[in-house]
Order: sequence, then structure tokens, then C-alpha cells
Amino acid sequence: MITLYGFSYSNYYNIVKHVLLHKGLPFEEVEQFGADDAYLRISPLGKVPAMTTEHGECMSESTVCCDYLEDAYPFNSPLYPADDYDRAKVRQVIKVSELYLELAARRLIPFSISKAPVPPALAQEVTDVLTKGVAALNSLAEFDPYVMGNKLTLADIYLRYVLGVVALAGALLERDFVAEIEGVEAWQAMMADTEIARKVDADRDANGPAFFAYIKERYGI
Ligand SMILES: N[C@@H](CCC(=O)N[C@@H](CS)C(=O)NCC(=O)O)C(=O)O
Repeated sequence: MITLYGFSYSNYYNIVKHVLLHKGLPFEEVEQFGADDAYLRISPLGKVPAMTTEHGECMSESTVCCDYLEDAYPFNSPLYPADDYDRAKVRQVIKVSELYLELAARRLIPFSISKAPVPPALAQEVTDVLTKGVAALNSLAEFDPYVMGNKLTLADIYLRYVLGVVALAGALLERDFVAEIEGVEAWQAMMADTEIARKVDADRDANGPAFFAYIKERYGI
């Protein structure tokens, strides 16, 4: 049985959870906020999510976990195309989403929580990266109706949970980066309108109070 460690307010956690649900794999969730010594043995950098498999070994990094699930369970509702080139294009969108959207936007999460003003130099750095990330996505993604064409792939699931953080950063920067992605609105509505997305979102919302209580206790904000 697969065990997924982390917390439902985490967008990265929800990427892996969505994939597990999509593939119909049995798994249990173990809530983990912060990194104590026991968790560091499961997730070496203390990051959420982490996963243990039937091999007993721990695994972290959301894309690694998702790729493992795809490789280990290729016949359970595949999330990559069969063709090598098409697979690479899916991975390209995921990589762009991770490096030039999520990681840039994530830098503003502490300011969203603390309500402290974003230093102008940081606001500019994040704006510059997000501008490039959105432009790259606009040149790579199809949204017809899915990110890479007529089939749902891991790029759809990954991007869905990245855009929540981009929206949060956009609110602080007073610029709607998500709306600058061509075709995103109809796609977001379609992606939200599934039983799995509804469950993941409901679990996320329910976990909000516990997450903010943890942040308050840990950081005093
Ligand atoms: N590259 C990691 C990033 C995971 C990550 O940053 N998770 C956040 C929660 S959403 C976390 O663990 N933050 C605590 C920390 O960075 O120490 C992945 O793809 O899984």
C-alpha cells in the first residue's frame, strides 16, 4: 500500500494525490507539517509530499513521485502519451510550470501569509520570471481542450495546482498572470469539474485551519 505524507493545503501534495486518485490506486494519507527527525528519514529535505511504496523505500519530489506512479502503473489511466516526442513535450510544460511559474510565485507565499509588504526588488524579480513563464506556456500549451491536446496528461494535473500559487502571487503583484494564459479559463473550469478535483479541493479547504494553526505556532504569524 502506498502512503502519501504531507498535508492537503500543499499544492505539491495535491499533485501527487490527484495522480493517485486518477490512477485509482489505493493509498493512505499521513498528515505531516514541518520536518522532524523521523520525517527527514522519509523526505531527506523535509519537503512535502513524500511517499512510501510497496518497496518500503521513501520517495520525494512531486514530479519524481508522479513519474514513478506512471512507470509502475502504466495501464492505470496513463498520464503520458505513448510517443517519445509527445512525452517530452508534456515534460517540457511540466518543467516550465515548475521552474518559471511555481518556484517564482512561491517566493511570495510568506508575504501572503504575513501580510508584510513585498520588497520592490523581489516583486520585480518575480514579475520578470512569471512574465517569461507565462509567455513560454503560451507558446507551448494548446488548451484544446487539454494542455497538450485532446488527452489529459500529467501537464494538466501539474499546471492546475501550480496556478493556485501563481494566482496568489498575482494578487500581491496586482497583475493577473493566470488570465494572461490564453485559453486558461475554460480549461480551469473543465479541470475543476471532476469528482477528483472536487475531492482534492474540498480536502485542501478543510485543511486550511490546521495549516494556518501550524504556521502560527511555528512562525508566530
Ligand atoms: N520540489 C519539491 C517542492 C515541495 C515543496 O516545496 N513543498 C512545500 C509545501 S507545499 C514544503 O515542503 N515546504 C517546506 C520547506 O520548504 O521546507 C516537490 O516538487 O515536491
